[in-house]
Order: sequence, then C-alpha cells, then structure tokens
Amino acid sequence: GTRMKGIYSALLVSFDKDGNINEKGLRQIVRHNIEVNKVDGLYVGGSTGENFMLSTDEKKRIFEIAKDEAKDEVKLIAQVGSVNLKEAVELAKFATDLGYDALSAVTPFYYKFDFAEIKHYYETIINSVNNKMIIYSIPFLTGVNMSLDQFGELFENEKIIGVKFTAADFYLLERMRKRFPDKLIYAGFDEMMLPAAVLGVDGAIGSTFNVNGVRARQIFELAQEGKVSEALEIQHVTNDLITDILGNGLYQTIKAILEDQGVEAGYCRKPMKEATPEMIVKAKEMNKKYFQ
Ligand code: HMN
Repeated sequence: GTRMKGIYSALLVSFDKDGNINEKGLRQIVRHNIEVNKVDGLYVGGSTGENFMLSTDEKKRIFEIAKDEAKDEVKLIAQVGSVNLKEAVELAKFATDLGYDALSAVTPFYYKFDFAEIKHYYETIINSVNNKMIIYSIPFLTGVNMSLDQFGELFENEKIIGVKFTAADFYLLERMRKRFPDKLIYAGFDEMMLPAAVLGVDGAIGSTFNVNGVRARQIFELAQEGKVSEALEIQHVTNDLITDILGNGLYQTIKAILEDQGVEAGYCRKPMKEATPEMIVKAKEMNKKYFQ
C-alpha cells in the first residue's frame, strides 16, 4: 500500500474535433504530467478522462496508450467502474494484464443500488483479477453516500486497499482516517487539498494537477511537514486558479491551458461542449497569470 502514496493526475484524454481519441495528444499529456507536473502517478479512466462517455474499446485503448507511454515511470491506477458490471470485469482483467498497479471503480450509479448490491459489485470486480481495488466515492455526481460502517465492510476484503474520497465531508474523512489507518485515502477535491492533507490522507487524485501539479505537491508536502500557513498561501493561489477554471468550464479550460503550453490536449467528447473563442482567451490569460 505505502508505495501507492502521493500525487496522481486524473488523466485528461485528448480528442479530435470528431470526438476520436487523439493518441499523439494523449501521449503528450502523459509526458507533461510526468516531466512538468512531476506526479507520482496517473489515474486513468476517471471522470476527468471523460470515461463515462466512451465505448469499451475506447477505454481499453486509453489504458494501453497511457501504459505504453508511462511504462513504469509512475504508478498507474485504472478506473474500470461501470454500471455495466460485465464491462467493469472485462476492463479490470484488461488493465491488470497491462500491468496497472491498482484498479479503481466508481460506486455503481444511476439506479438506486442498495449496499448489498454495491458490495456485490466490488467483490465481483476484484475477485475476478489478481489486483487491488481503490473505491471511487464521488457522492455529488453519483448520489451514492456510504457510511463509515459500510466502508468498513468493504475494507474487510484485503484486496480493497483504499478509497478516492471526492467529498467535502471532513467529519467522515477524519473518522475514516482514525478507523482505517492502513487503508489508502486519496483526496479528490483539489480545492480542499490542504484540509484533507491536515487530516492525514495518503495522497490526492485531481484533474487540475494536469496543469497545477507542482503547486499541489507543495501544498501536500508542506501540510505533512506541519507548515500549514505556508501551505495555505499556495492553496490560496491554487484556488484562485481553480475558481477561474470552474467559472470558465472545467475540462475545456484545463485542455486550453495545456494547448497554450504546447500540449495537444484537444477537444472534449460530446455531449460536452467545445470551448468557445472567449473561453480560450480566458484560458490563455490563466496560463499567463498562473504559469509564466
Ligand atoms: C477523476 O475521476 O477524474 C478525478 O479524480 C475526479 C477529481 O476528483 C476531480 N473531480 C471532478 O472532476 C468531478 C477534481 O479534481 C475536480 O475536478 C477539482 O477538484 C475541481 O473541482
């Protein structure tokens, strides 16, 4: 478990204007994360990867390209979760065969699955492969809120090694940290990284690290050293950036900033909209303000 700690970019995927994977651009995003953002790992196939709008073959192709480009330079987590459980199992096997260090799966969404169903979903995926599982909890998008006891029940399975906690419930986060000291907890909201780090998370997984990975690491490491006010200064700058990004369109803006830095980050997949000229102008201003 400990070797999986650290800062992970939730990997963006480059698409061309027609919504096809741009392999060259995807490889550039991987390289940029390793060389410029200096991340410890990549979280592939998450929300940021526009994963839930893709076909099974496209998801596999992205796992292949990311692994082929990153090799063993950084840790790789494959998000394989899907409401189609058979697809999730297929992707889990595929990513495991490629050599991914761990799997992650979003809580099954859309239908109101009860906890027994959620538990069956995780057990089915992880028992089909020789790999480890990180629960992906993101209640604001899935509507699934699990309790401390329910996390505890899932964590009884030794192969379920942690959780990506994309929530603002710091009470629950503190309770989890105390009760599961040996499980990996990753913070999922970049704008709340400092309080999560103070509560002792093991790492963070975020979309904005694709451009802001260096500041993210500073916040995390300063917090771990107990230098909270120094970390807060960097969180303030980071949150000025995140506020600007969220106000302009999350993934479109991060991609446009990367484009301005010479990385072919491309378009978003429909139904996500294309960045307007105004959005691109604002992204360029952000690149100038925060990265030059
Ligand atoms: C993923 O699955 O791609 C990410 O790990 C999700 C990550 O938690 C991001 N959440 C979403 O995009 C919904 C955050 O990095 C988020 O984008 C950021 O904190 C800005 O709100």
